[in-house]
This record gives sequence, C-alpha cells and structure tokens, in this order.
Amino acid sequence: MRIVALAGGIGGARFLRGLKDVLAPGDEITVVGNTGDDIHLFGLKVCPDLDTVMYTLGGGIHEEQGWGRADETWSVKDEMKAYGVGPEWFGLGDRDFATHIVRTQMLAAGYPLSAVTEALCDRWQPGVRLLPMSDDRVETHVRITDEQGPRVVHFQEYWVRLHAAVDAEAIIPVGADTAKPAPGVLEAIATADVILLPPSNPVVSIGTILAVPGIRGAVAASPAPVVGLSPIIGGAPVRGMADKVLAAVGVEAAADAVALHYGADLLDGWLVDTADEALVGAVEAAGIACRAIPLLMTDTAATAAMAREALALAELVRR
Ligand code: FO1
Repeated sequence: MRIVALAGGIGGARFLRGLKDVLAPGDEITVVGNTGDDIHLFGLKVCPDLDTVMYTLGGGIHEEQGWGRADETWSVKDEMKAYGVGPEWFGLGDRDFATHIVRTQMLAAGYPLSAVTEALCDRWQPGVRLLPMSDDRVETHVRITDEQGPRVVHFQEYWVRLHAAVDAEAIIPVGADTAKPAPGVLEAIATADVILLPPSNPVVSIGTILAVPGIRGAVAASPAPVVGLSPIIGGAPVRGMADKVLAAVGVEAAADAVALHYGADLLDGWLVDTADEALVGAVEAAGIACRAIPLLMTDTAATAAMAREALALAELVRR
C-alpha cells in the first residue's frame, strides 16, 4: 500500500512514527513536509518541520521537546551571544547546526531542497520518503498589532519569540502562490492508495502545503481516500497554539470546524477524539465520514492505534 501523508512538525512526526508501527511489509510512506516554517538564520537555511520529521523517525529527536536533537549542546549559540549576535530566542544547538550547515552548503552548490533532504535522510534513514512540499522558497508570515503597531513577523518569531500571545490577524504564506510542488509530490499523491492528514496544524502546516498550487487539487482529485485526524480536542489544540492561527482564518477551534475548513471536497474521513463524540453528526452531515476515537498521542501504542483507525476509516470510505 502506498500511503501519502502531508505533515507539519511535532504532531505530524509523532503520528508518522505510530503509522510506521502499523505498516505491513511492502507498504510505503511518502511524507510531503511543510516548508513554510523555514527560516534563514546566521546565514543558514533552517527547515524545522522537515528536520523534526527526519529526526523523529530517524531516532535523533529530543523526545521531551519534540524538536531539535537529543543530547544537544549549545556552544555555538553561547559564542554567538558573546559576540552580541542573535536572535537569542531561537534555539539552534550544536548538533542541529551541522544539519543546517550541510543543507546550506548543498543549496549553495545548486542542489534543490528535495535533493538536499534526500541526502540528509541518507544519514537518518527515517523509513519514509520525505519530500519538501516545494523546492521554491515559501515563508509563512503573520500580521499582528502589538506595542510596536501593526507589523508582519516571520512565523517563527510569532510562535517562538511571541508565543502566539498576540492575535494573529492574517497568515501570509509568502511565495506559495508561485511555488511549484517539489519533484515527486504530485506523482506520489496521484498514485497513492491512502492519503492522510495527520493532526498537524491545519493552517500553518497542512494549510501551507495545500496552498502550493496543484497540491490541493491533486489531493481532491486523487481516487485514494483522504482521512484526517483532528489536532483539536475539546475545543483546544492538543499542543501548540493552533487556535491562534485558526482564529486568523476565521475558523473556530473545534474538531468539526477544522473538518469543514478542509472541506468535503478534500476529506473523505475525519477522526475526532472521544471527547468530541457529540460533533460526529455535524461532520457527517457535511458529507465526511467521521468516527470518535482516543486521539492523544500519549505513547507509541496509542499513536499506532490512531494510525490503525485512520487506515481502517480509509478502507471504509474508499471511493
Ligand atoms: N521551538 C521552540 O519553541 N523554541 C525554539 O527555540 C525552537 C527552535 C527550533 C530549532 C530548530 C527546529 O527544527 C525547530 C525549533 N523549534 C523551536 C520548533 C519550531 O519552532 C516549531 O515547533 C515548528 O516550526 C512548528 O511546526
């Protein structure tokens, strides 16, 4: 079976780890990763979501944090600080720096991001084919108004430095409108047997992937069943601050609202948490098959059970 998953960072990566646990021999996973969170820092290209998937599936992730490397040290960051060079608010550790240096070197030598990602994955052997959504630069910016007045900040500044404490007024995936899907993305979607939307952020992760021209249409047109898992449980994000960016696109932080935001043209099936069982009817009324199951990724067994349910729902709704 060929499975395609569109994934953001921590939530997506953890779900994929559970999905890998329930694969049958011969099954293949292609992950289309969000690159809208990418940021250039210290002259280096940092791809947080691609790296989070690669490290999580490759065994190098800092488990508690969910991002960055296990057993990390911070000498370079400390030295930069001693020179007065920031930003201090973004945690790049020594081990992680090596990834960004290799990536930046290869990009400067002319390799596209997809080829660079493949080269990095040669080391980590994540057990999936990891494709960036695009080789073109896409950068999510967020419009806010704070004590400095109305302004636009990079998504990482909004998320990490400002902790999404101010309202996001607009989410702008800069460059998405002219970006092309990376090589292999549309082909993987067109030939998939199942397409999964993990419980990643529906706006700044999966929404950004779908904003690359051609990708949403390919998913909607694919004969494969498309099944998503709600990142919202009981009206609040499981982790992160998805409610803030949902508000910016006028979507309520509720499991049914997120399904309707994706739309019945895209989704065939939707999983909500048992806490949201009362919302199943509203999702089904919109033409999307819906089941309520435990959606907390508390450990690998719980996550594998979610993946199993997603694949079972896909079979049920197979077009
Ligand atoms: N998240 C944080 O909350 N603080 C950080 O300092 C931080 C640094 C960081 C460095 C590399 C990387 O790959 C990810 C990093 N993240 C950090 C996670 C990241 O900001 C977001 O969680 C994702 O972009 C959202 O998917």
